[in-house]
Amino acid sequence: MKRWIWCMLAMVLALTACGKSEGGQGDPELLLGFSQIGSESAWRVGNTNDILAQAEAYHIGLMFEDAKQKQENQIDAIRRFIAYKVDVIAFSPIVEDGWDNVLLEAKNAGIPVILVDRDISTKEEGLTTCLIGADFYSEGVKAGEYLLRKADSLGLERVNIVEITGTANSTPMRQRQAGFADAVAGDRRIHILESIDGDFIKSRGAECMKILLDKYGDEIDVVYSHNDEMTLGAIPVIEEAGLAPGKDIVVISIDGGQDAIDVLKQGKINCIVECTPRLGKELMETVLRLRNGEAVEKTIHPDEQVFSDEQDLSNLEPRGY
Ligand code: GZL
Repeated sequence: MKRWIWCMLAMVLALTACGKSEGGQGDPELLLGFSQIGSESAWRVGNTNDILAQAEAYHIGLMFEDAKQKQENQIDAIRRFIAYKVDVIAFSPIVEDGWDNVLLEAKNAGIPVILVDRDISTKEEGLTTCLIGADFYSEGVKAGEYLLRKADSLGLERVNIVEITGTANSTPMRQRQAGFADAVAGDRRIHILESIDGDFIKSRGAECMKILLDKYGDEIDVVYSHNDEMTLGAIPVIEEAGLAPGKDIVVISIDGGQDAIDVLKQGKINCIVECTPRLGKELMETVLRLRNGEAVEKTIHPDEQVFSDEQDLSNLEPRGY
C-alpha cells in the first residue's frame, strides 16, 4: 500500500513540476502525456509551442515534460505517464535505441504510444502506434540535389564537402546523412572530406566548423549542416577565417527557422531544406482517432519545401519559429 501512495505522491509532484499546457485545461476527458527532447534549437522550441497550442485548441489535457536532452529523463517521464494512467503517450525520442523496456511497460498498461518527429529502432512488434514526423531521408536527398545543381551552375569540376551532423544515432542525423550521400553518389565531382557530430546545437556547430577549417582550410567548397542552429554557429567561424559563407563556401542547411531564412536572404546560406515543427495538429487528430477506435496510418509525413538562392524569397511569409 505504502508503495502505491509514494507513487501517486511522485505523480502529483511531477504534475505540478512538469510543464502542463498553458491556458489551464480544466479537467478534459482525454489526457495526453508528451515527453519532449528539450529546447536545443529554434525548431524544437517551435515544435513545443505548436504542441501546446494545438492541445489547447483541441481541448486535450496535456502532461508535458521537458527531458533536457537526456534519454533517461524521457524514460522516467514515460513511466510517470503510465503510473498516472494517461490515455495516450507521445514522445520525440532523442536517439533511436534503448526504448524497448519502457515501451513494453506502456504496451502492457494498454496505453498507445505515438512517435512525434523522430523514430525508434526495435525488434519488438507493436510498441508504437504510428510516427508523425518529417521524411528526413527526403530532406537529405533534396539537399544533395540542390548541391548538384549548384555545382553545375558554378562549373565546378571537384566539390569538397564537410558535413556537420545532428545528434549521433538520432533519426534525422541517420537519414539526412543517408539521403544526401545517396543523392550525390556516383557523381565523380563530389568528395565528402569529413563528417563531425554537432549534436544539433549552435556552439557545437561553431566548434565543428573551426575544427574542419583548421584541418582543410580553403579546400572546403561546401558545408552541409543537419540543422539551422549548427549552421548559424558555423557562419561567423567561416567569416573569422577570412572566407565568405555563401560564396567561398556553399552553405546548405535544414529546418527553415526565421533566423536562418534571414541569413539566407543575406546570401550567407545558399539552401535551406524545410523541416516543419508544426506536428501538433496531426498529433491531436491522431489522439482523437485512437480515442474513437479509428485506424491511424503507420507514418504521417508533413509536406516540406526547399528555400534557396535559386528563388525570389522577398515575399516569403514569416516562419513563426
Ligand atoms: C527534426 C528534428 C531536429 C531538427 C533540429 O525533425 O528532430 O531536431 O532538425 C532539432 O533542429 O534539434
